[in-house]
Amino acid sequence: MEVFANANNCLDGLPAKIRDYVEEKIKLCQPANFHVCDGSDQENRQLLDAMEAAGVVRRLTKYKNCYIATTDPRDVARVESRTVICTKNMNDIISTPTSGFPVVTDPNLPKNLKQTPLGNWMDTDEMLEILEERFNGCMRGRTMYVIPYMMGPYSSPYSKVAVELSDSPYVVASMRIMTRMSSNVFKEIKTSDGSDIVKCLHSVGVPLPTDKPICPTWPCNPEQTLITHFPDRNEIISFGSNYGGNSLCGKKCLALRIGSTLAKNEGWLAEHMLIMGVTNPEGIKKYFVAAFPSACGKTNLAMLQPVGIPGYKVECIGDDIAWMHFDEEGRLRAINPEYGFFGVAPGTSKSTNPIALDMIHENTIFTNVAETSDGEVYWEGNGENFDGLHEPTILSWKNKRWSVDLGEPAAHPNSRFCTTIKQCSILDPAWNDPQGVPIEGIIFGGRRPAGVPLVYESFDWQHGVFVGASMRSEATAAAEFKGKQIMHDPFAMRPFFGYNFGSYLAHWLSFGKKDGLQLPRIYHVNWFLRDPETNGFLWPGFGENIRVIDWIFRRLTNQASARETPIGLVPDQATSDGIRGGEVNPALLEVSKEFWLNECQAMNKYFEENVNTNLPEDIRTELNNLQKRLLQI
Ligand code: GTP
Ligand code: SPV
Ligand code: MN
Repeated sequence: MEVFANANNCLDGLPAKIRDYVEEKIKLCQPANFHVCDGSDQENRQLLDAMEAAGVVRRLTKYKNCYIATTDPRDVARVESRTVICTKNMNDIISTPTSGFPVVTDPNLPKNLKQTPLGNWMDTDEMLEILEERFNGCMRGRTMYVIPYMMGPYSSPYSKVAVELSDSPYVVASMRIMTRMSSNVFKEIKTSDGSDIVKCLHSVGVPLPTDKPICPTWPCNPEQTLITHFPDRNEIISFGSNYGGNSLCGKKCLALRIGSTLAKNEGWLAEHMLIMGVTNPEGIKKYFVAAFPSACGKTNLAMLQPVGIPGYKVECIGDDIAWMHFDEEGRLRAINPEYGFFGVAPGTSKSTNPIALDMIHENTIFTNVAETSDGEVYWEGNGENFDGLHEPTILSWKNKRWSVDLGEPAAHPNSRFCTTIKQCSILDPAWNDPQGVPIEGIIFGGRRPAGVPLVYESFDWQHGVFVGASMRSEATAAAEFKGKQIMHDPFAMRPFFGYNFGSYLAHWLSFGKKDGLQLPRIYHVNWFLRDPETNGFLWPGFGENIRVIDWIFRRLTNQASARETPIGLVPDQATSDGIRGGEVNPALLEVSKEFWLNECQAMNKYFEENVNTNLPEDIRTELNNLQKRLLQI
């Protein structure tokens, strides 16, 4: 797609390090044209107009400056099986599973790729050779966009400057929403040689002309897709997919995978966590972070509108990623490296997330949602019950007339909205603070239909790290998994670890052994318990989750006692300071000996198989102690 009549082909304004990188990649990818982005409104306007003219996006007539993109149905989510971290030494990234590595049978995958449930690894040089082949001439007939961007606030010692080269205009428009994209970011480079700049190369992998059957408005190359990371070179190389976390390199690739490695080396934490400010009815404010796996409720919690307990206020700093550092006083402080939300659309409604619904009717790019004949967006669970048989009619994400009798959803389950953070009406006053906000509580959680109570508190930091390590959750549509299998997802980071999970645990544990730190308390929540008879949710969730946050808040201000159980401290409904603000089904707070002994067995098996010699002794001790406590009841 030819975008600009007056493309900015001048590399002079770029720092030398970036200029060399761009020149090298132009030679390799052979684009027809290239354009250095400045992030301006005018540039964005031209780009969106050109994309609309080419049919890459459709304008939504009911809203202001909103667009829909629909994808090739083969490119709808992150592909974890094709996401790889590359280094010289395999053990830095993954442990050898006791059952050995699976044989790679897919002829399109490198046969030396080492796949594990905690991430994939390949040798740097071998991977670079394969990528050289994939990228050679891969942008022929397309424009290469040079996207300068930054993760984190301006003037923050914690922010990271990056550049992404991509042949996808959709990526440019999305990166402009999700990151601070501007040539001004170059002033924030922290090293004199530019070695701190993260370099990202992305291609949809379809040079033109092509005789392959492709979706012209969403070119992609699923057979050849590879999302690769080179922590030793501060480099990300992504081929073949145009979707979300695969192509918007700032998000999962930089902020989590490269980020977690930088964090370990530099003594901080890069986590898959929302950041929220909570003010209680007495006007006391505390900040929390929460890690839930993909599509398990971070966006919802980050924008919670309290129901059930009057006087609470929630303010949002971020909904997906937290970068956290201990400051000089020993307080943990968090910044949101992102600048926008790439949120799950289905289930977003006036009743579940009114704040999100309010912010997405301007300047938003939707992907794989459905569209009504009125020019509005539509998805399952948006509060409207259209059947598609009457007016307004519905165009599905597959661009076909949709109706209920098709027996498939109108919007893809992983359809998303992409909106700038500045449109969030409950943005915290400190959202852009270069120093971040002080964190007092860390909340882990997952989708557990049975056995895991609504909320519990860990006994101490080390036990809390164990709680994070033992997280499990039902699979969701955010990646390629099918069905509702319960998967291990430690720290909600399984798809995002940039280095060996055993060393990651050791890094977390190390903070518990340092003097002078004010360690936040650690909690685990589960909004997703189901009634075994009706299969309905036992907990109302959404706005009423404030009732759980209220208990956590009162634990931190020493206003709530708790019941000690083998797994941790649980609200005590026998006293008046348990969960407040309405009924609590007793099944929500049960801790079953049998369930948890089975859980211990599953954790033990998982750790033995996948972390084995790299598992820190302290985690083994915590697992043994949990088992002992369970056997005593
Ligand atoms: P990623 O962006 O993929 O990292 O996900 P996320 O954790 O931000 O997920 P999000 O908040 O978008 O959650 C998506 C799904 O969780 C939707 O289907 C919501 O309806 C559902 N959900 C969120 N909170 C609750 C809750 O309290 N109760 C129930 N039952 N469902 C919830
Ligand atoms: C997730 O899957 O956790 C997301 C969406 O936040 S993506 O950016 O596609 O990774
Ligand atoms: Mn996420």
